[in-house]
Formats: sequence, structure tokens, C-alpha cells
Amino acid sequence: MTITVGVIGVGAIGQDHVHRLSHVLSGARVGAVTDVDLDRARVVADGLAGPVLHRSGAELIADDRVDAVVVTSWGPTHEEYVLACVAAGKQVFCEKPLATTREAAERIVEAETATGRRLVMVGFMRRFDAQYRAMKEVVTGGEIGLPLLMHAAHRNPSVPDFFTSDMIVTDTAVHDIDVARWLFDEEIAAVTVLRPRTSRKAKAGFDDPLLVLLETEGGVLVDVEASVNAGFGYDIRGEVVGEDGTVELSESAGTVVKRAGTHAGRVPAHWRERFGPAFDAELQAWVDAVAAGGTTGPSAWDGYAATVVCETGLAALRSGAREPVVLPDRPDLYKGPA
Ligand code: NAD
Ligand code: NAI
Ligand code: ISE
Repeated sequence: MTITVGVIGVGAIGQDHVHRLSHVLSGARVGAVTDVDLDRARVVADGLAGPVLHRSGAELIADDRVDAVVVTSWGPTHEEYVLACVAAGKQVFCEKPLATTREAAERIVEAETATGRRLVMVGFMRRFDAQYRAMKEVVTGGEIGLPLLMHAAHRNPSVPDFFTSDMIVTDTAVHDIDVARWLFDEEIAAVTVLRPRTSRKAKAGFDDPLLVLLETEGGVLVDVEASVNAGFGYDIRGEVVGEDGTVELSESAGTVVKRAGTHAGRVPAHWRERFGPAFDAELQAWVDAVAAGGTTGPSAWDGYAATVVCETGLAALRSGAREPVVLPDRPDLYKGPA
């Protein structure tokens, strides 16, 4: 069975997802596209075998020829499209963040739970990355004993001008927040955000890097160095410290060159390079699940919890204090293994 997917928002990652759905993955075709920038959507549509060009996201979601929807527009627009998909009973893959405020994410969780079935998957692709999956197997398999700590770093080479210090938490560290919840299978209970001396490469008024400290309910402490002007490459690091050993992500370049007394390897240039195979795996898993009549992977609850932790992180950035995370009980729809 081939599912027909409609894509809303065909910027950087939207075009990547259109390409992988059309040329890399199996079981799906892109049958409709739209973007608030219609000219951009037209260019994307012209490069494909006859998808419908819609004038709005609402129109695309209402199109009976569209079986399921991928939302890759800007974060603040996600809520509207995800809610419309849930109301239409259509499966939706939404890039992170699920929504940009606690209230918006809550509305999505409420709408989905009211239908009694999962319709939403959130694009936390690290859960599909081979290295993170191997790390989770070691942690949950008990090989290093009880996990105590995690050290993480999320370094972007640079960011566009519209990027703000707040986005280091909400757009960048949001991935590390999801990883911590998923790896340890616990909610985050508190957040502290510390500011070291600012990089000379950060624009005026910008705090970069940030050190985000997450405490899980069970007492695992996760320190995340998040920086967006690292310059040298896209560098993602993680090490879990357990009672009996440690597990860490290895360098992601395929080879190490040793010559003339040196030891060298490549640092990925972009998230596209570091996580390409993870993006392929997450969308293939979604396509397969949709074809089988359901969904998989990170849920609306995962997106909601991440947004709440991010909001708490922003409060911590402003106050300089440790801020507790307040979450309601997890609805039954979202209970069970991650
Ligand atoms: P982008 O700016 O390149 O693309 C966004 C596109 O959405 C643009 O083409 C814009 O015109 C369109 N758009 C904006 N508002 C819209 C609306 N109301 N209706 C329809 N289209 C609209 O951004 P991007 O880098 O592709 O990021 C898009 C999303 O993907 C963001 O949510 C971002 O957080 C996420 N993202 C995730 C990852 C990841 O690693 N998982 C990486 C990059 C981006
Ligand atoms: P982008 O700016 O390149 O693309 C966004 C597109 O959405 C643009 O073409 C824009 O015109 C369009 N758009 C904006 N508002 C819209 C609306 N209301 N209706 C329809 N289209 C609209 O942004 P980018 O980098 O592609 O990011 C898009 C989303 O993907 C973001 O949520 C971002 O967080 C996420 N993302 C996730 C990544 C990941 O690692 N999982 C990596 C990069 C982005
Ligand atoms: C981007 O939107 C992503 O999601 C990337 O994974 C992240 O590394 C980057 O900081 C974000 O801007």
C-alpha cells in the first residue's frame, strides 16, 4: 500500500522530508504541498510527479486525497495544523516543537485523548539514531548499573540572525530534553540554566553558550552544554555515567586518519549530515505505522512534556534559580513503553 502524504511548510527540513518521502523511503508518495510562501511551494511541486499545490494548510488537510500529513512549517504554526489533522482524523507527523507554549501543547493532548487514539508523532529523530539507540540498550540492559549522570553537548556551527538565546533552549536543547526523558524513561523534575562567559561570536545581547541542568524524577542529573556559534562543526556528544561503568556516543565520522603523528576525523557540518539516517528511519517508521492504521514514536505527550520543560528552562534562564517542572498525570493513552 502507498500512502499519500501532504506536506505543510517546505523550507529547509520540509524539502528534505519531501525528498526522502519521494526518493528514499518506501510506501509513500507526496501528493500535496503548501507553504505560506506559495512560490516556494510551487517550485517544490514542480519538482515532483504531479502533487496538488494547496493555497493553505487547512485546504491541504481537508483534501480527501491526502491520507496523512507532515507539518514542517515554523514552530508557532504547528498547533493549528496538528489540531486540524486530529479533528479530521488524519495521522500527522509534526516536526519539533509540537507547540511553542504549554497551553498550545495541552490543547493538542486534550484533542487527541478525546479521540481515544494516537494520531500525532513528533519529530524527535534522535530516538531513531543508531548511536542513541545503542546507548539506550546499554542503559536499559543494566550493563553500566544504575545511571547517575549524563554529560551532553549540542553544538551548532552557527545560526541565522533571527535566532535568539531563548531558542538555544526551545529549539536546540529541546532535543537533549527529549533524549533525557526517553533514555531514563522518567519525567524531568527541575531545570537550572547557567550562563558562562559569552562567546565573542555571539551577536550583541545573546547568551551563548548555555549550560542546561536537568534533574529527572529519579535523581539522574543531566548537564547539557548548548551552543549555537561553535563555528567548527555540528558536534553532538553524550555520555551516561552509571554505578558500574559509562556509555558514550562515539565520533560520528566513519574514519579516523592517523598520519605524521596526528589522529584526525571529520566533524559533521550540519544536523542534516549528522542525523540524515535518523531522519530516514523516523519517517520510514511513521509511514509503515500509518499504512498499518496507527502511528509510532514520540507522542503528543512527549512533545507536550518537552515544551513544558523548555518553558521551565526559560523561567530558569531569567531567574538564575532552579525551577521545578509542573506536569499533570500522564493520560492512559500515553502509558506504556516509549
Ligand atoms: P524553514 O524556515 O526553512 O522552513 C519553514 C517553512 O515553513 C518555510 O518555507 C515557511 O515559508 C513555511 N511556513 C511558515 N509558516 C507557515 C504556515 N503558516 N503555513 C505554511 N507554511 C509555513 O525552517 P526549517 O529549518 O525547515 O524548520 C522547520 C521546522 O522543522 C521547525 O519546527 C524546526 O524546529 C524543525 N526542524 C527540526 C530539525 C530537527 O533536527 N528535527 C531540524 C531543522 C528544523
Ligand atoms: P524553514 O524556515 O526553512 O521552513 C519553514 C517553512 O514553513 C518555510 O518555507 C515557511 O514559508 C513555511 N511556513 C511558515 N509558516 C507557515 C504556515 N503557517 N503555513 C505553511 N507554511 C508555513 O524552517 P526549517 O528549518 O525547515 O524548520 C521547520 C521546522 O522543522 C521547525 O519546526 C524546526 O524546529 C524543525 N526542524 C527540525 C529539525 C530536527 O532536527 N528535527 C531540524 C530543522 C528544523
Ligand atoms: C534545528 O531546528 C534542529 O532541530 C537541530 O537538530 C538543532 O541542532 C538546531 O539547533 C535547531 O535549530
